[in-house]
Amino acid sequence: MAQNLKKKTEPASREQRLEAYRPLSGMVVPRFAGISTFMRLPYLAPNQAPGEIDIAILGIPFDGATTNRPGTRLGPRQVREASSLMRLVNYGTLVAPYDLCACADVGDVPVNPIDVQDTLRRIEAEVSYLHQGGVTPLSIGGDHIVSYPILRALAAKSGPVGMIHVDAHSDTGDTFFGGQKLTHGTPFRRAIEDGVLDPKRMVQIGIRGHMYAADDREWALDQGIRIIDMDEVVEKGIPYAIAEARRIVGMDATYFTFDIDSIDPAFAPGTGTPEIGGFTSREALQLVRGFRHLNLIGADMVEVSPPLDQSGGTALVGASIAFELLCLLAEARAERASKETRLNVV
Ligand SMILES: [Mn+2]
Repeated sequence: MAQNLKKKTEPASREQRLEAYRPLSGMVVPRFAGISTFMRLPYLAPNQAPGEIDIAILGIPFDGATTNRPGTRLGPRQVREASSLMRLVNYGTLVAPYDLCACADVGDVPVNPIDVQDTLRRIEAEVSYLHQGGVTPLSIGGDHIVSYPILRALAAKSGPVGMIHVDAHSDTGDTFFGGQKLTHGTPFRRAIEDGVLDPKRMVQIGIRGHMYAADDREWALDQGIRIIDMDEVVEKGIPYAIAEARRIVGMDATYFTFDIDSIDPAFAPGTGTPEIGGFTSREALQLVRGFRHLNLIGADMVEVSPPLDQSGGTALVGASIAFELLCLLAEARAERASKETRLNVV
């Protein structure tokens, strides 16, 4: 379908693109069949994406910055497989992302499994290319370091971004193992140091992992990051956490990063550093659905480690959260587009 479209000499209309870039119908080809892509979407090479699609789903199969149990390099493949269970319309919000945006699976970033810095350069280059070309990235990790080059790529065009960060850990550590600065426990300190992430517009939700030292949170709090830790979520409720997070990020450009270890290991055990006392999968849906109508310019779902959950259930949770994020991104992008159209008319 997508290939036929590309043979035409005239650029495809918006309607044609929406028609071409949607999941393979489960009413035509059963959902257990076919080649595995994210959400059963068409595959499109990333260099074909600008001007052709609105949202690119990309895999980032890298776990070389993991400090403890690895395996997230295998995450994108298993999430692709699990995402074949997703459908077209969100039951909770009625958002139909493929009616709003042309979406495709643009494959995996060609990471270098034995070189962190080279991998970060490759991720940044690909996401920069997409973002500069007007394509919204939804990334599937990989360990949490992958968010750092993504933030650099987005900020290069859009300026320092705000961020909603759902996680069991703050990921604002400084160094591990005697000076290692690039780990999955440090991405957001690096992004703040680089000036690509605005700590005053950053909110962390669900933090609860025990710390290396009692003052581990001090740096983050000193930067102005709002930490709504799991104890506060339980005390005040998810609607409070949503309202508080929305107040902090406001309506400027915002990124959404979702670490699967924010969810309780009863629901998502397949992750390197699980922490008990987390969100149920139901609560995670409620939380993520609270962030409609923001100015979201990208998102990721990270830290699914297939070898640590032989049942594959964690990948199902991850794929489901990825679908929720896709719904948020598609709606936000459609709202931006209609605002621009209105402004142009005026
Ligand atoms: Mn994390």
